[in-house]
Parts: sequence; C-alpha cells; structure tokens
Amino acid sequence: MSELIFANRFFKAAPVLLGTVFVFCCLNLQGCLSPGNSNPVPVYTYNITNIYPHDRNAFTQGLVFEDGFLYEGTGLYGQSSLRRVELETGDVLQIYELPEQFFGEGIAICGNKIVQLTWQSHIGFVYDKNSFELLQEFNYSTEGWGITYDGERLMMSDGTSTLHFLDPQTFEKIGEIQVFDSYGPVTGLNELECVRGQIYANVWQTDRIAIIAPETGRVIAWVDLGGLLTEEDRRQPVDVLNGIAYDTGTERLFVTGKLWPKLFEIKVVPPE
Ligand SMILES: [Ca+2]
Repeated sequence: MSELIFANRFFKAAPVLLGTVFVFCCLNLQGCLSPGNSNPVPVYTYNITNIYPHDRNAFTQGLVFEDGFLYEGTGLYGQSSLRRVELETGDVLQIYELPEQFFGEGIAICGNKIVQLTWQSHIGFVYDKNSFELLQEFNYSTEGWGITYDGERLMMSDGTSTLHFLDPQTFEKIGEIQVFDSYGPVTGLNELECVRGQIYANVWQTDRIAIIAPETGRVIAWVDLGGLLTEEDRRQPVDVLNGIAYDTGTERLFVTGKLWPKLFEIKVVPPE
C-alpha cells in the first residue's frame, strides 16, 4: 500500500517538478541567448570599390577567384554549369554544362581540381581545373549548398546551421560545427568563402553574410549588404545575394547574387 501511495504522489508531483525544471531551463536559455545578456555580434557595413558586369542568366551558387579569373557554379535544372569568367568584362571564357537532371551548387578549388556540389542528388563532381574534364564523383548524405577550401579541409553547407568538414582527397566527412550567434543557431547557410582564416557565409534569403570562427562556429560579425543593387538593377528579375569570392593575392572581396547584373568588389567596414 505504501508503495502505491508513493507512486501516486510521485506521478502527481512529476508534472510540477518537470514544470519547475522546464521554467528553470528556459530562464537560463533566455539568459544565454538574449542579445541583451551576451556580447552583441557587431554588424559591419561596406564600401563598394569596383563594379563589374555579371551574367544576368547566371543563377550563382558558387564563386571562387583564382589565378586572375572568377570561377562560377550556376544552378537550376537544365541550366547548371561550371564557368571560368573574366572579371573585368563578365565574359564566360569556358563553360561545362551539367546534365539536366543535376541542380548545380557551390564550388571550391583544391590545387588543380574544382569540386562542385549538387543540391539534392547527393553527388559531388570533381573536375580538372584547366580543362573542366570530369575526373571523379563522390557522394554525401545531406543536401549540397555551399563549399569552400581552407587549404586543409573542404567545408560544406547544407542549408541548415551545420558546416561539414570533408577530407579533400577522399571526400569523407571528418568533422562538423554548428553555427550560432547570440540568438541561437544560424540556419540557411549557403555560399561559403574562406577569408583570412575565417568563414564567410551567405545566409539564404537575406542580404547578410555571417563571418564565422571555424574553431567554434560562433558568428563573430555580420556584414549587412543591403542596398547593393539599385532600383534600375531590379527592374528585371533578380534573386537573392549569393556568391562570395576572395583574391588572396590582392585581398579583394567579391560578392554577387543569383541573376544579378553586377558583381561587386567591396570592403567590409566595422562599426566605429
Ligand atoms: Ca565562394
């Protein structure tokens, strides 16, 4: 009988206990995540240094600068491609068109190879950087969005807040980080670029780039790129900001967007 009474009391008390624990956790979580109670993430603005033409038909999903040229991966079924592009003119110097069943996504350059992801096919392609000859395919379990190379690892986004680290030889997964700011996880991570040891990430459907510490996943700054396109630029259909490339030699940073008529060289400006 006493065991029954104990059990009865326990189950009656359990919701109260669980409720107390839940409220306690929420208060603590709020304390951790509230921007007022943690170091606010600085928001950088930008200055435009140069404006270059960009193919209005390029649904930009990947952008890299190497050896004096832009390399661009484009998306959409039946329109996906890998391109070598002349910066100053926007002219497409070389193109490889993906089979129409593939929706091209991010690209990264590792040595003399170019890696290109596809959106939902779970297949990545590896090309010779000069000839664009298809050398190899590899598989991954998630969606493929953005990819970049830090000199040791490939870093890949999948539209969530996770960045996957891949071995550049075997394409096996070797680690991951969760990206967060003072409000919690940052989802929609898209095109990526390694810039001076940090990861720059477009956030899908926003005008913002997250600057991420690769060791922790913490967003150390936001770059607000609102206002890059003029009203005139937007008279024809344009899609979202997507595409970050960095020229390590001259420290130039380039950004563009899907179907944008322009590609911008910018400098990010920290708050005063
Ligand atoms: Ca990039």
